Amino acid sequence: MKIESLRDYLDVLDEFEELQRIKAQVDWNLEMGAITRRCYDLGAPAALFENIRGYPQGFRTLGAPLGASKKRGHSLFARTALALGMRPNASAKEIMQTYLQRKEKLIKPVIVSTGPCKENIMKGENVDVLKFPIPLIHGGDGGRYIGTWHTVITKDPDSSWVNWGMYRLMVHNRNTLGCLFPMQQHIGQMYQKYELMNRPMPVAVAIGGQPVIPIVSCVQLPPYVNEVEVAGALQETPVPLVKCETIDIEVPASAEIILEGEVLPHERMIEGPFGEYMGYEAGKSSPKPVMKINAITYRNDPILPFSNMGMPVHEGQTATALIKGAEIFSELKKLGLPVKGVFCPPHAVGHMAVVSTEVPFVNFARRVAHALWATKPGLFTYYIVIVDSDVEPTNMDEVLHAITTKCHPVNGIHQVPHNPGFPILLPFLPQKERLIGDAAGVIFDCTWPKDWPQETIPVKATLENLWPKELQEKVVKNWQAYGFNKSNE
Ligand SMILES: Cc1cc2nc3c(=O)[nH]c(=O)nc-3n(C[C@H](O)[C@H](O)[C@H](O)COP(=O)(O)O)c2cc1C
Ligand SMILES: [Mn+2]
Repeated sequence: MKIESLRDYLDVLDEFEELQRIKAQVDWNLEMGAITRRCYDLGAPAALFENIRGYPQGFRTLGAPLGASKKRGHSLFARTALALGMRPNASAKEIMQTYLQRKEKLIKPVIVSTGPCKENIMKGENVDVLKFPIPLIHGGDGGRYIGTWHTVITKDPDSSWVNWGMYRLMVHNRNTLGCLFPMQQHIGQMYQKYELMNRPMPVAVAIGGQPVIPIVSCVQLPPYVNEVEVAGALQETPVPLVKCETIDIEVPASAEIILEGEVLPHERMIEGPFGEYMGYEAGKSSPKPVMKINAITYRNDPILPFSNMGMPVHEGQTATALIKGAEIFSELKKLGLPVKGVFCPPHAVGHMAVVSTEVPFVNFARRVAHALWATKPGLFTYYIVIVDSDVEPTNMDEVLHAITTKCHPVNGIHQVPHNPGFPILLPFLPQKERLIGDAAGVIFDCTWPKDWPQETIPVKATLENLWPKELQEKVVKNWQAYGFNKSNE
């Protein structure tokens, strides 16, 4: 089945028992947040809230859209796989391979004259984001967040680049939102250009749509890439876009809710804190940019999806970290480095990248690590583990074995002070460094040193390495004859 809207995706989730429809009345005030937090903790299905206190029938929310799955026979990444039209038991490696394969052929969007997102229109005085059942997600949050699984669309004033990114949006009042736009991100760079010209930055926010839309918005693609073309590539057909009512920006026609507005230059209001992707309520409130909403268009019976950031494994790891690994791999390949695979383990919240590689010369691990840090997707990576090409980076058992047997506890670990970090939120930093994102990095070199004579390199004690080929084959062939059960093979 083709997934052309969030509603199509819900049907797919339903079919594979990855969706729970909740008819009992729930409260927007913390209750939906608590329920979805438990969904992530248990690996339970995504939660479609159909009856929300104080809101009309039909106004719904969807929690944990790409949360981790613990359903039998499904992989942890089942919902991400389903979002890409793959089997729910596709492995992390298969998802990354499919992503890279499809991305080889970018597909431009098509402009259509109208779409479901135009079924209802609010303008001017009528604009009120609180008409939607926006959750107060975590205890301690600075406000209700309307944007936690969405796309913020802006245009670069100097080029034809249209950026789609996911940056949290907190409600200040009916037509004003607070935004976290760090300078390390594309939107921060665009917003700075508008501020220098003393002009408001036109902005559209698309909430709900086929799942490739939020996926490409939270994946760290390189600059000047129009994420909409990657979304087209992932769904293997152009994304239909419609023009906004009040600004010169195109938005996905299938979206549940569209906000049209502008980010004011030099205006700041107190935003945050918000339970964050690293697993802590790490932030403090601080003055941040302000978005004014001038129009809202939305589908009948709209569905507001939301991500409940916090302890892993949530959307920040199933989509962002997983595909970040694929993007890093593709960037390192462009440099001609002989890397074999990259993986960002989900519980490491995107802070760790494991890279398997051939080692052509001395200190090559450092070459790979510094190249990785120079890429956009590698920007917020603090722990880099470099392993030889015989180690599968998605297999944590193999990676742990490589770290503890091949990485010298002193000489194999290279500390790099003052690497850039995500500002405000990094839990391991003291408060002053945390605010400005003055972080650090470390390289674990788990490759055999290139200058060691071959005969001093330990040989892995595997069936393949230490027994004659004929004997290996005999043992495998006769496995059941020895009395072993087939499932132990
Ligand atoms: C649920 C969710 C919320 C996010 N919120 C923010 C945010 O508030 N600010 C931010 O800079 N990045 C945030 N991110 C990460 C960005 O979406 C991600 O780095 C993306 O690459 C940004 O787009 P860009 O590369 O076009 O700048 C969030 C990711 C997720 C999954
Ligand atoms: Mn971008």
